[in-house]
Amino acid sequence: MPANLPPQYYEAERRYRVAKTAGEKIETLEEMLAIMPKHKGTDKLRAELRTKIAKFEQESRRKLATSRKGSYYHIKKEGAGQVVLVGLPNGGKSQLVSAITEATTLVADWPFTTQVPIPAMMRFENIQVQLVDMPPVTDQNAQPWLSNLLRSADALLIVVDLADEPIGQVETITAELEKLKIKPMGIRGEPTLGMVQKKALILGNKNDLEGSGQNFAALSAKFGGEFPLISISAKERLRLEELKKRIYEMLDIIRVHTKAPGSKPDLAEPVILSKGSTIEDAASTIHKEFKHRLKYAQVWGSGKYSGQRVKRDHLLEDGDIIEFHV
Ligand SMILES: Nc1nc2c(ncn2[C@@H]2O[C@H](COP(=O)(O)OP(=O)(O)OP(=O)(O)O)[C@@H](O)[C@H]2O)c(=O)[nH]1
Ligand SMILES: [Mg+2]
Repeated sequence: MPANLPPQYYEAERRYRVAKTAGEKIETLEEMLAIMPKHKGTDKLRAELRTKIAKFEQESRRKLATSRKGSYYHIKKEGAGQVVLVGLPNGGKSQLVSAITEATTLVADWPFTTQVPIPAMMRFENIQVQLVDMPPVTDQNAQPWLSNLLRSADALLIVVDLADEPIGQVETITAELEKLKIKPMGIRGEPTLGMVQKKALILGNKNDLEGSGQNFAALSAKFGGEFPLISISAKERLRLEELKKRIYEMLDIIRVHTKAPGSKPDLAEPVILSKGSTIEDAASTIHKEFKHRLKYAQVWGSGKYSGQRVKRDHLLEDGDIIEFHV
């Protein structure tokens, strides 16, 4: 039996097709359902409309739920990069963050001290890097939002207690990360289907304690092929400067200074670019359209000689000063 639909129906359907949000889709679908005459010929169509409405209602509920959780524990990125700490209870994550940043987060002898993510800024030479102190990766309550935070991080710091079977800790941590579909790695490797790859550094903490030297040697023997490692003491403040440098290196970024002809570069506030960036990428940080106007640039640093004239695809290096000519 033909459906015989009135013109208003087609008008509502047109609006349904261009609707952008789940809410607008539901509204127009309900309109279509109300307009549609009820008889045998429209039975199937009406059932289809109801299925669609149910689908969009589900979608909008899901979006609402994730946006609530997301906003509550979403840590806005600041500085040159965001590095998130992962580890088991009592590894010393909070102690470490308070040792290398201005923040004073709660450090305690009992496990599960940190319950929400806490950001803090670490100064390294002329830049700031954001560190995020986290609850233990095994904290079941944290699982839903933990995943989002870790997936969006620029890099991970795997913190283990060198006095407490660190190999087992790294294995537990990587297994937990795997459950969250995150694959930590020392260098970017072959993509793994369904997994998000994250640059990671294994940090052995508490190297002031007995047995930590031997344990670090064993840890390095086991994971040295896969990950960079460092041994430090957050409490005794040992090798913290070296650690800051390693954290910076893990971010795969360079710092450059841009300037117009005749002006001085701002050496205090570098522009942060990812490694492998070109003159054109640096120009884009001035203005989206600026790179099109660019004729050439002069570089002090990575050029063969100071002030060398270079093209837009010239590869930049850390510390370069770039003068744009339009
Ligand atoms: N000897 C020694 N103890 C440390 C060191 N770093 C941290 N600790 C101690 O280890 C315990 C746990 O430190 P926290 O920083 O609270 O550990 P956490 O990893 O943040 O723990 P959770 O928040 O429960 O995940 C505290 O008693 C610290 O004083 C270190 O380098 N050496
Ligand atoms: Mg803590």
